[in-house]
Amino acid sequence: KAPWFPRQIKDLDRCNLLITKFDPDLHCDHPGYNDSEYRKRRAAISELAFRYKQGDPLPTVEYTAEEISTWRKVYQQLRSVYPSLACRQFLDSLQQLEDECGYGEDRIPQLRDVSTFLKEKTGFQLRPVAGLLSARDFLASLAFRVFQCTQYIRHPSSPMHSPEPDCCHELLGHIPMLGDREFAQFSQEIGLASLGASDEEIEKLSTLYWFTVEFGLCKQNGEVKAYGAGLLSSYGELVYALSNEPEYKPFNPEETAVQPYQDQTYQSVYFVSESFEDAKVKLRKYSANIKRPFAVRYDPFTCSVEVL
Ligand code: H2B
Ligand code: FE
Repeated sequence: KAPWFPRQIKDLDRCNLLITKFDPDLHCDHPGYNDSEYRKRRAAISELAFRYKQGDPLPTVEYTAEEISTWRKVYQQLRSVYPSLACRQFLDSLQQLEDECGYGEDRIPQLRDVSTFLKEKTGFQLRPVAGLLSARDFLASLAFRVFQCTQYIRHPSSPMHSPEPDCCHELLGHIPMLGDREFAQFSQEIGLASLGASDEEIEKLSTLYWFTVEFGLCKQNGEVKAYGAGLLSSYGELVYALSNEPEYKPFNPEETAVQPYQDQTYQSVYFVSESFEDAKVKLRKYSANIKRPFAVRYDPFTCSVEVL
């Protein structure tokens, strides 16, 4: 029997299983572990996510001067290398976010404004989440064009890297890509492919997601560029990934889906696709071929999934 999965966008209220492996309350190597102020702040922002129900207005957070200063460091450092290291789709979208959505180094964008922006561009919307979600719940929300988004920021002692997703990762890494129509389309397709899938298939899909959406590289005009959000939100790994240190392999979903990955440090291997389009086509083909005893179809009028 297939595992439970959401059929209606409202059901995403039940897709909230948090994975605590990087939680600052529990892990002494988290940069915020010994900082009780930081942990209190995290708990308050988490509370907003725990209380959120689908359809509520997105909560706003009044960021402190210290949080904005962390954001500024991250923004300035990354922004300066994007033109030479990020793919064109990312750069175009980031430019629009700067022009139309208040992106810049002086303030942390609010999820509410970003969600309104995305909804107009690609139909994606945001919902707040308190931390790292299980792959199954995270992928399921993509089926409804919902991106679960953290709202807290990394610890000020380590602006260039965060062991867990934070608002720098979401707003700088993921959001610009979700503003691209075709990227949005295939993100939803990965989500639809995950609904009711077996644990083994979820593991493979999430590995694929890892090496593409999070750490993917693609060729553009003969040069290798980054499109993965984990790279585009971490200065250290972005520069490393595009140096000649790591190993590159050509992107091929069957092989990529079973490659072991690193979530504690930089990747030792990155997958490079011939073009951004090539990654999209191959990923879509892979997701469409996952075997399930039923088919699903998304109905955009009711924001629900039909099971066929
Ligand atoms: N949870 C959150 N909050 N943000 C993510 O980007 C994320 C996640 N990515 N859970 C998921 C897991 C991804 O690494 C895959 C699907 O496992
Ligand atoms: Fe991510």
